[in-house]
Amino acid sequence: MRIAVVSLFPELVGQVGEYGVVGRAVERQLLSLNCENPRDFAEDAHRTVDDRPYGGGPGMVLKYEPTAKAIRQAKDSVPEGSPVICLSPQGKVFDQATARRLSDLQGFVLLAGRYEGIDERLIENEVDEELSLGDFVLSGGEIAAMAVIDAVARLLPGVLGDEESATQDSFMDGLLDHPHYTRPESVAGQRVPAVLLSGDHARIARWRYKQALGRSFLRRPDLVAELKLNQEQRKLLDEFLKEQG
Ligand code: 9WO
Repeated sequence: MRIAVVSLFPELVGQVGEYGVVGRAVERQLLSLNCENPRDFAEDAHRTVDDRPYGGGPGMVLKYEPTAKAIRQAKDSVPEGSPVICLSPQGKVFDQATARRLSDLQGFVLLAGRYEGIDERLIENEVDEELSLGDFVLSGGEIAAMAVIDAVARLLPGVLGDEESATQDSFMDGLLDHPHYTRPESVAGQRVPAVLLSGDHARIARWRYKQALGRSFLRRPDLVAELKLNQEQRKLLDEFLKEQG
C-alpha cells in the first residue's frame, strides 16, 4: 500500500509513520508514506502558496498551481489510477466501511488543505473524493489525514497480529466496543465484573457481546437501527437493559 500526502506541514504528517501500528507497517514495508509540500512547487521568490479570496472575506485560500503540481508529484509516487482524496468538512463522513474500501486499494493520495479553504477549481480538477471526520472545523486537514492513515493501516494484512485483528473484527460487526478491565481486580472501590474472572470463555464472549450491543443501543441507536436483531440479540439486549435498570 502506497500513501502520498500533500501538505504544507510534512513533518506533522510524517509523525504518523513513526509510532505504533502504522510505524510497524512502514517498518515491515507493508505501507509506504511520503509527503509533497506545495511550497516546494511555488515558483515565486516568496514561495507563495496562498492568496486572498476573490469576493473578499476573512483569511486566505490555498492557491491552485503549486498545489496541483504537488498533487501530480504525489500521484507519481502511488500506483496508476490511485484516487486523490481531500480531507475537508465538506466531505462524506469517514467510517469503518470507507477505511475497509481504502485498505483494498493499491494506494491513494491525501490532500490536507490549510487556511480558509482550497481553490475550488483544484477540487474540481484534481480531487476524486472528499472525506470528513465529522461536523467540525480543524486548522487543516493533516490530523484528519493521519487518522485515515491509521484506520487504513490497521486493516492491511499482516499489520495487526491475529489476536489484535480479532478485536478489530468485533468492531467490524458495526457495534461499539465492549468495556475493558485490567489489574488490579479492585480499585476505587470497584471490582472487575466476576464473569471476566470466571475463565469461562463462552460466558465471557456472551457478556462482551451483550455489553457491546447494549452500549451501542444506548449511545449510538443509529448503529443498532442498521442491524436486523435476531432473537438471541434481542434477548441479550433485553438482559442488558434489565441489568442497567
Ligand atoms: C474553515 C472554516 C472556517 C469557518 C467556517 C467554515 C470553515 N471551513 C474551513 C475549512 O474547511 N478550512 C479548511 C482547513 C480548508 C481545508 C482543510 N482544512 C480543514 C479540514 N479544516 N477542517 C478540516 C477537516 C477535515 C476532515 N474532517 C473534519 C475537518
